[in-house]
Amino acid sequence: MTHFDELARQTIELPSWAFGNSGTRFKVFAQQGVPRNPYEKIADAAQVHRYTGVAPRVSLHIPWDLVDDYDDLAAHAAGLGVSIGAINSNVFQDDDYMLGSLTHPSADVRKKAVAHHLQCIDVMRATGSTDLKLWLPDGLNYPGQDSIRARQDRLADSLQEIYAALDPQHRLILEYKFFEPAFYSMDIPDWGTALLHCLALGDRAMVVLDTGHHAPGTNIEFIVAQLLRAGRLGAFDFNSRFYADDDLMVGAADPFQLFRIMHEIVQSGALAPTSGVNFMLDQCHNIEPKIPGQIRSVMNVQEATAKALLVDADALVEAQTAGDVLGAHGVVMDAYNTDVRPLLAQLRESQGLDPDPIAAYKASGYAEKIVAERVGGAQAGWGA
Ligand code: LRH
Ligand code: MN
Ligand code: MN
Repeated sequence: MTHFDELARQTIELPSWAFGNSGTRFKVFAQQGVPRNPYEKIADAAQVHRYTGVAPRVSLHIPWDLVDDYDDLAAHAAGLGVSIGAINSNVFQDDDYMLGSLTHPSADVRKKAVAHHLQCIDVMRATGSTDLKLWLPDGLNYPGQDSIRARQDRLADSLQEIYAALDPQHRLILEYKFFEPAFYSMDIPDWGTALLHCLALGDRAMVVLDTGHHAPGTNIEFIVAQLLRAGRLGAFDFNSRFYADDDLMVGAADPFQLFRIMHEIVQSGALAPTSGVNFMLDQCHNIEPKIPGQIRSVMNVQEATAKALLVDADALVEAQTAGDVLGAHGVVMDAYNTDVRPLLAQLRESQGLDPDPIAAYKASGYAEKIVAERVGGAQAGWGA
């Protein structure tokens, strides 16, 4: 398979929440024409696929994307040439979860949180989604607030109940985050904890690596390599961080890190759709227009992938085996320093797409159309 073919079959999943209004705790800057409901979010995501050709799935977040009829929502997506990807549960916006959800000291609250996940599994059945994605806000702010160990035991039991409810084609994908909203101790702070829970659950439990969820200086590509070795890298939530969980566009803060991550992926043969790694975005576009922001992000992932594919694997192994430190480093840097934009333009043209997706989107008039049509749009995204 040529590099061209590998790039052509790569897919990137888009988050429905990227299309709604978002902001910081200081201010949400409302943009005109934003989606008023999940149907419109999917329509906007379909635009990204239309101009990039590599973004055919949309993740939903429940209850942000609550609708009466999920069969109908899936049919709407199919009509626009996309499908429903991961279903994200949400246990971080309900007062009952102040002290935790799946780890809460009260059995009643844990039961409620498990029931929410069963509801998400029903959404998966209706939409054809195969990934149930869990991220928990659970954790402690103060030493002594609760037993760290008891919370792990409760978490294991709750996850077991959810995992048991999955259909055979479903996966449970478990995300970690080192801090926030809890500041002393998150219940799933790191990949090791996520992995231990996944190993206890079974083969269809995999780890989600959100690139924004690590301490500064963390070697993320090491984690990628380790999870791939264990066969447990289920998905990425791609975004950029400068300081914490910034959710900025992937490849904006550190395109070299993104390249290094994709280099591990390519070296392990994990780019193939059959490898089971779901390449998702998890971003917000607080001040930039959302659809072009997503197009730019998809292109950034494609560029990092194309560069990773350019690494001369034979030359690299030769240099590594010979102990040629600078030679090996040079092979990797040569690939990184190659301008792959002409190659990707060529790829798009070969697929009948415009070589410049952002220009093509701008020329389409879609942005003006949604501003005119979606009058009185409510915030649909974070918190709605
Ligand atoms: C948590 C997180 C998680 C949520 C998303 C909205 O910080 O990364 O993936 O579902 O943000
Ligand atoms: Mn995430
Ligand atoms: Mn996050």
